[in-house]
Amino acid sequence: MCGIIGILGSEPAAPRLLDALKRLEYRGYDSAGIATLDETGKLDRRRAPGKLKNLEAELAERPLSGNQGIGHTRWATHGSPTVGNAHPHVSAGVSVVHNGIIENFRELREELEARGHTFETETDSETIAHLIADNLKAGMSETEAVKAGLARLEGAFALAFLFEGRPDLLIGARKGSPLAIGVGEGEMYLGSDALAVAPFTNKVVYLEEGDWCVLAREAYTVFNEDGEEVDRGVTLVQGGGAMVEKGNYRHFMQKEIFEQPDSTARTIGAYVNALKQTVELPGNNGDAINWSKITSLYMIACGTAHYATRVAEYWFEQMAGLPVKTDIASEFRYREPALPKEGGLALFVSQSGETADTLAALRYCKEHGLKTAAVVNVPTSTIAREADLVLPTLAGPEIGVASTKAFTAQLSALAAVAIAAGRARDALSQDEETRLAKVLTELPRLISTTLALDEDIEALARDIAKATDVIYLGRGVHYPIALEGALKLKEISYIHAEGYASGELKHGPIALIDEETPVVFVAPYDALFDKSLSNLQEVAARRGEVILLSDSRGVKAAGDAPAHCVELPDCDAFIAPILYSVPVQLLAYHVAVEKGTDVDQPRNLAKSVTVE
Ligand code: HGA
Repeated sequence: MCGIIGILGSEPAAPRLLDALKRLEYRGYDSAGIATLDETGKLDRRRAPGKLKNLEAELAERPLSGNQGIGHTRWATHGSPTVGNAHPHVSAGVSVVHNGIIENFRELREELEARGHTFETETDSETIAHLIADNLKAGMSETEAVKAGLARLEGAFALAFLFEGRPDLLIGARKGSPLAIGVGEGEMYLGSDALAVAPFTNKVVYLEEGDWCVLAREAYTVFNEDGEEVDRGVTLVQGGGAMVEKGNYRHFMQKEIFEQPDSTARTIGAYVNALKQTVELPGNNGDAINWSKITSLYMIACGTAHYATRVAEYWFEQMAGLPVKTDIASEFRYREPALPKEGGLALFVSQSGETADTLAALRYCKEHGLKTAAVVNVPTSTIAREADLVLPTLAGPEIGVASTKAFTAQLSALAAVAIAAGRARDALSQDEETRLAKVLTELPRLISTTLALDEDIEALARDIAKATDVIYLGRGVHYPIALEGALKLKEISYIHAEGYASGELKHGPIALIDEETPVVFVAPYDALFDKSLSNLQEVAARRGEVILLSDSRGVKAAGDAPAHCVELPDCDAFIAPILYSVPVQLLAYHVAVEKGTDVDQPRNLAKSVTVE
């Protein structure tokens, strides 16, 4: 996950920027860079691929002077992690560091190239520097140039800008990726989290969605998306790593839910070449997995990761024409499954990469001669080391025991793998690959929009917290999301919940419907919506309390049958199950908070299940 730091200080900035980047190392990165303004206001930068020690060596050889600067650790999403693609990016005296993805960078790049700008990198981020430089050239001030530039950017971002000749100015912006101001004594800072600025100050101003800010050493101003000046208040951050890392979130789980625009962007960036709009599997050296030769796919996992495979089952069948079997690792390993002699691929999904049952299942498959692949969040884990092909999720460390951002990262990775498999098997055309790759890169922005429903979901949670049983229903690819919603609620609120396929309602669970039992429908307006609507009406007719998670068309079509509706942004059916994971997480989270349970460490549960 990228890290951002900015300093307007009173002592040499480069060593302080480097130290701050070290504090952000835990987020993971693959290159880094720093830009400063020297005593004459001249802009200069140093960048290096790989770990910070490389940047440190570069700075030792070619030091940077000046008391003001910006720094970045980069998790490449657009363009490989080379020195040339590392941030800060520059254009005519404007330098910028960026977290997130600029979705419309191709259009902007073409437009700027046509106006004479020359691009040096493959990144989406460089576009921002040129865009702002173009506005300056047109006669705008730095503040106006950024304001006008932000209005042109689509996607998710946290940004920090430094301008040549302006040693008392830093500008920051946040949309989808976090950014905070650190308020010092005659100094001012920007950081992608409070940890970055922790040694400098404990006074932090957390920017909200769409905010941008203008910093001088003695003052700062925050503006909202409409350009109105706003007061976001100062939070006094307590010392101590864990507290600081939670930022202004109450729980790690909440923080991790809100990190999902970032964590999905990073994961998708590792698979999708946004410039070519193609999917390329990281680490697949061509013969690790030859998808055209695979005749059956086994996907094996536990808990939430199992539900990720249940969603992916639809994708692999529909998009790659591949017969799929999914199984729970603890069942699979003991039931002596009949495995194919040839053409079988076993794919394992585990956040930690240490899940005991999943590891045992992997070893079983290897012994039986199957090719193996693993979707894991910890690349150094045992499962990663033992699988033939590692398919990483770039969710970053997940502290909350109930998985949230790891789940959506697993889904993002599996969605990309299904596209790659579909292409390799000639089940998808190149045009379809292009379309689906584009749709996938829209996901982080849509998650951002969905997170804005937080307060509505919190209000709804107060009602659900009174229930003793909750039913979740979904059809098709949303059936596993109903299962995951029920699991999430059980895990952290201790309310009994069940997930069912909507079509199963009348085969049993309908007997449970009464006024006391909320029924959550996960039902975007897709090809199966009408079927879900019939089920919804069956519940409403029995005075069940219906909660509908849908989009504008779904909410309209349901009329007044639901007691509550949560209206998500419209999205392509392909990414809908990833998007609809977000409200079920928020619902479980707020119900648990309302009930006062230990959200981050629910009773009896462990984060990484390394025992049977
Ligand atoms: N898209 C940018 C930034 C990537 C990022 O935010 N990763 O966490 C790039 O590829 O440089």
